[in-house]
Amino acid sequence: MVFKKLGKDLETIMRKLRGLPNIDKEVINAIIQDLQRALLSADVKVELVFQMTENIKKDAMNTDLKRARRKDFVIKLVHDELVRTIGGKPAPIRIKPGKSNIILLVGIQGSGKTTTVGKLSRFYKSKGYKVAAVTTDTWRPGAYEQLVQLTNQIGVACYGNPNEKNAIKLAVRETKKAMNDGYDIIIVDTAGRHKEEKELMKEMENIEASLKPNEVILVIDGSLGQQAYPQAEEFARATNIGSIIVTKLDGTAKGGGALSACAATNQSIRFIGVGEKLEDFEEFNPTTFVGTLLGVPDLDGLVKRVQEAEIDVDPDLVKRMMKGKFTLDDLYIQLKSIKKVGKMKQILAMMGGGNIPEALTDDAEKNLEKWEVVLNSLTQEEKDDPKIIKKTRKRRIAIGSGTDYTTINRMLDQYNQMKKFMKRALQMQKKGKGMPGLPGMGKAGAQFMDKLGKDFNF
Ligand SMILES: Nc1nc2c(ncn2[C@@H]2O[C@H](COP(=O)(O)OP(=O)(O)O)[C@@H](O)[C@H]2O)c(=O)[nH]1
Ligand SMILES: [Mg+2]
Repeated sequence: MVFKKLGKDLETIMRKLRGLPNIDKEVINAIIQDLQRALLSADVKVELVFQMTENIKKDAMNTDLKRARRKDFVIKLVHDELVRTIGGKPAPIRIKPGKSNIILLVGIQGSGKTTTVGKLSRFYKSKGYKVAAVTTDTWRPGAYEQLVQLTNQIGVACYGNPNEKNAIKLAVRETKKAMNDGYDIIIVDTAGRHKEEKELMKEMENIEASLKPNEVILVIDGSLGQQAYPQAEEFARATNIGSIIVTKLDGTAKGGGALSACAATNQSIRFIGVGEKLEDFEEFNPTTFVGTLLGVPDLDGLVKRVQEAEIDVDPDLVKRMMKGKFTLDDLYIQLKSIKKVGKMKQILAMMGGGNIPEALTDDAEKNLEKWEVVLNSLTQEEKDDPKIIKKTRKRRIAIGSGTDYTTINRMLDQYNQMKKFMKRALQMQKKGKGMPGLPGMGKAGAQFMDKLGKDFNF
């Protein structure tokens, strides 16, 4: 796994932070030390690490938040500082639909350009674009064949001419051909036989001037760690339509160094390469990336979804549940809410929240309509105390609702599972082991999380 060590270190820090009863100066200092250690061992530059932890230190205590909220606040602080330090800014979208888009890949020889042309082609093809690749490497023997072989694997057209020795001429001619053939995205590979940044940038500028690409992407070898900085910096200076792909993050402990070096130049990292195969390629989103490292995947997505849900917390329902009362009607209301949230299981999954009851994972939405019919055929007594629904009652309900035993049994089964799950959740809550709310969610979100926490053992 990529960033295994850093991810593990950061997750440990988060767990420690969450588990602490309250946050004081001493705790903050200890957390900061752990953070520094984790980042330094991922090769993040010392100055960046200190800048970042200094910011956290200053803000963490400089607030008159209540104790309980301070923990959330610190988690959010760490998250945001990490995004700034190793995430950079999100990449802008430069693909224009309905036009020929030219993407030019540059980078020092061996950085992984040709492989990345294949990966990128595969990525855009899977998004439904008509993709072609162009090879302009006139220098390396077999460069043309390498790209032909890669693109063949994924059924992408490859343009090039191994007999043409002038790279610029070749680039212009072959790209034009691909444009005439009506491709949406044309990805141009370059030779990159450079020893140093300045030379690389000169070639990039030449090809850029003749091709006029929509986007120039610098491919950087992730195992360079912090040493990626001068390349990324020269590149940032030379083009304003640029972004970066960091490769080989699978085989290095220095990934943090490479990413933070690129982020420090204020360049966007668009993708990361995490292996030799074409599918070893990931879109890079700073927030999601850091969220995953911290063990809070998709914090942003979660916050947004929770806010969008706008669930009204029904205080009566919460009260009933706190007393261990949970009726079939309640289950129905819960599932209706899930529909509104757009699958609560997604939220649970994003939170990394343990075993999800079957009622939530198993076609809850599809069941809902059937259940509605069944519920209409129940007496209030049966709804309040489903235990009494035995054979004769089931028969009556089946006939009355026009459903069958299977539907009724399934509903009762899932109800029982849910009830058990909630009982456990309540016990955990009483023992104070519930999951704390997440930062930045606003009041509605916090209320919702609170309710979820009570219901589902977060
Ligand atoms: N482990 C790993 N190897 C990679 C990755 N990307 C490229 N490589 C390898 O790096 C070497 C150089 O790649 P190549 O695409 O030919 O680089 P180029 O000279 O810039 O075109 C090849 O052996 C690739 O298989 C990656 O993300 N992870
Ligand atoms: Mg190459």
